[in-house]
Amino acid sequence: MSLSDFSRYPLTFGPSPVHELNRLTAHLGGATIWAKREDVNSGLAYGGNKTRKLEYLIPDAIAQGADTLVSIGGYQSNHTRQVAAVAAKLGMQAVLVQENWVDWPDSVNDRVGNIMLSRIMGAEVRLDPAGFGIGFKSSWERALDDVRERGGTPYAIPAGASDHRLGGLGFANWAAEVEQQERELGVFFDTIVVCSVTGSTHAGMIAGFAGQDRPRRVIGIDASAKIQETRDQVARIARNTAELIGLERELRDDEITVLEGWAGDLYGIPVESTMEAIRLTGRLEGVIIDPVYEGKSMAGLIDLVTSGDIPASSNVLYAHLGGQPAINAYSALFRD
Ligand code: 5PA
Repeated sequence: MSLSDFSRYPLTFGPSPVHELNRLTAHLGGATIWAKREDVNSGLAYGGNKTRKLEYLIPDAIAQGADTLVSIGGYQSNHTRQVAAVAAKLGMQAVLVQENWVDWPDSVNDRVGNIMLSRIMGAEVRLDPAGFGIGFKSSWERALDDVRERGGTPYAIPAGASDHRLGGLGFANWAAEVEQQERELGVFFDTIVVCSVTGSTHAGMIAGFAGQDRPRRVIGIDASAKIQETRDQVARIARNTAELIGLERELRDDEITVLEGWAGDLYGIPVESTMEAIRLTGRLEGVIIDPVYEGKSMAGLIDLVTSGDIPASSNVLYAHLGGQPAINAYSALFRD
């Protein structure tokens, strides 16, 4: 089997744009920094990394005769918003369990941004008081049962579309796309920086790049503040995906790198380095990143470039995975 043996239902505009962040590069004074933009990869409700993953889950859902996509996330989940958009596009229903993953005191946290978009697109949004966790939840099982009871055929999509047999394929395909874009641009990205929480974005990349000729560093930055859980999940999904796409060797441990240090103490709560990264990227590049995910991975990139851990001779590719709608629930941070 290889990646091309799996059906892919196109949900994106095509290859996502790659461009240089030249003012950020000059400001940091080290490696050359580029971005690949999953935040503008689709016309479906602002797109993002889950839209690419869903390209490989949807053919399976259709083959199973599903009429309802059932998934789970926090109140401000980007993932569930993308599931809602894809369901709308395909003429399916979406049932979304939205848990209280972040103890964030903004009074409109369960009303604006992602959750509002999901409601606009007609998803059934179920608020649940349960806290953060990327594992399987009883509320999600209940949602699946409810769909069956009312005569529907649910298709189960776990948190972040990660802990699913096909969850890593979208970003294995991303790795192939990067190789193609490198040929067109005449550049080689020796280092990739990506945010990691439920793991299949980073894991898919690892599996995809592992089959290419030139080795490179694929650095995951943990944003879940549960480093061991993230590492285990990334390793497991990377190995499953590698096997699925026919990589004929075991992944080595040194190919699976998830760094801690920028998540703060809690998932969903920005720290000083997150805020600095958001302001710097906005002011130098006009590029918006969020306080939950991308602000944390950009903070990691900034430190790794500034310290020389990523050497000045490197071309770094920052994976911008989307997530901007959530910023509306964080307005208190940007009042001055
Ligand atoms: C998310 C995830 P993975 O979950 O694949 O590791 O991706 C991390 C990530 N950036 C990075 C953005 C903008 C993301 O939305 N979001 C989750 C969600 O529910 O939205 C799955 C947690």
